[in-house]
Amino acid sequence: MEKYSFLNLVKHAARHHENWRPAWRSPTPREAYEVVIVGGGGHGLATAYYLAKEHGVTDVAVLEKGWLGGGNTGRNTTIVRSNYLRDEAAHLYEFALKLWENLSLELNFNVMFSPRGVLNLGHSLQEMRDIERRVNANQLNGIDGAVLTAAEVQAKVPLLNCSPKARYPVLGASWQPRGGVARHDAVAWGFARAADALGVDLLQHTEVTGIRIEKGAAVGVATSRGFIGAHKVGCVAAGHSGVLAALAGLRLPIESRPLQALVSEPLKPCLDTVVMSNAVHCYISQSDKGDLVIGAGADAYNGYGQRGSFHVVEQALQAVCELFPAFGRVRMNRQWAGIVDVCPDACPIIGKTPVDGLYFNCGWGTGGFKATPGSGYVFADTLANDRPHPLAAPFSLERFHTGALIDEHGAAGVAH
Ligand code: FAD
Ligand code: PYC
Repeated sequence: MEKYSFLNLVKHAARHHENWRPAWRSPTPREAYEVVIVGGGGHGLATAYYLAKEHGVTDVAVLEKGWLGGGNTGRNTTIVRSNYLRDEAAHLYEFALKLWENLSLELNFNVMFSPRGVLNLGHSLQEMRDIERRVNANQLNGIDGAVLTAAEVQAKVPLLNCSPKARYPVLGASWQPRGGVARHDAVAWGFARAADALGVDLLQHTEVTGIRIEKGAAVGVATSRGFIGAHKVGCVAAGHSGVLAALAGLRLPIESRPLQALVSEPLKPCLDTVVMSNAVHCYISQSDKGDLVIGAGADAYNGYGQRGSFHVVEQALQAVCELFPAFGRVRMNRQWAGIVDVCPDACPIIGKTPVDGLYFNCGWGTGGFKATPGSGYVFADTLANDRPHPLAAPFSLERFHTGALIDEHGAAGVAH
């Protein structure tokens, strides 16, 4: 693996940035692997990395129909936090947050994790009560968090309109100091590079078109590059999980919906924390490049078009202007959508399926980026040992039979 040092940067600059060594190989698919992971987003790549690193399972291929990180991983607004209400979710997201804190060192790749703190604004008495309940629950679970008054919020974010005359005045907020943002592409690239170095085959432009099942067990996948055998198949395909499950004759309790985001022209540093508001509905942070990174709500229909409806972004921008009147004249540069996989309880599905050797990790919906390292870690453990990792156990498919749902709509932070 090439060392990323200042000296190397100068060396490559002198060579006009030509002939860089690729960060990972582009191998020809083998006939079969011990484990095939479907989906080369952050979660799939993290799963492959931890399979190799923690379990010594290196006979692994990651199959990606497009390019690595081209799905939701490269389309999200990069908010990382662990302030979930229910114990099961709080433990899982906190486990992930702890991995984030050391991830650049772990991968020897700068994922630009920036713990600049996350504010969830409260605009009504009921929202403030919900915030207090969630922060108390977080503190009982050892997760950092505080309830801030409107004056304390104003001191942290001087540009925020905290006037009591606002349509939805800011009454206060929850504050998680260890939350923040990370560079989404770098997360995919860091996991890809580290997994490749451990022997994992990363196969881009390889679409899975079928799942072969013999005697009740998955034995491999049909792909756009031919059949690839596998002892175990792990599907980590976010918004396309329902499509993949159908290939195995399964129906998942998931809806696939467009979720939109947009970025502005770059500005001088003016917002050094993450601000989320459920009531006026937008979430916003400033990237290291200076752009405002803004997210909207999920579109109200199911679909696979990575665009979304105009009125949804219009509403999000109205919210931005209401919260930050100074941003009213900022121009927007780009808009896009990703297809998020939403479960009825706004929590993921991690684990085995009724088909032996076929596993799913999906349903992260609007909030899975923050879970990327933790999700990969627990799913790798589940695949390697053919039983749920203790943190993943509550998120099995069975909960839709038993009724043990883990309702996290409140903490999800995005209306859907
Ligand atoms: P993906 O990155 O989507 O990877 C799945 C991959 O599977 C894709 O690359 C796809 O091409 C591939 N695939 C699909 N079908 C096949 C097939 N048949 N064969 C081969 N490959 C296939 N989460 C947060 O925590 N914080 C946020 O701020 C946040 N903001 C968001 C904003 C937006 C606009 C969106 C869309 C999402 C946001 N999320 C956020 C959610 C987060 O992005 C996702 O939960 C997370 O990135 C999912 O990662 P993944 O690796 O599972 O999926
Ligand atoms: O889960 O924190 C989150 C989130 C923010 C924006 C989209 N999802």
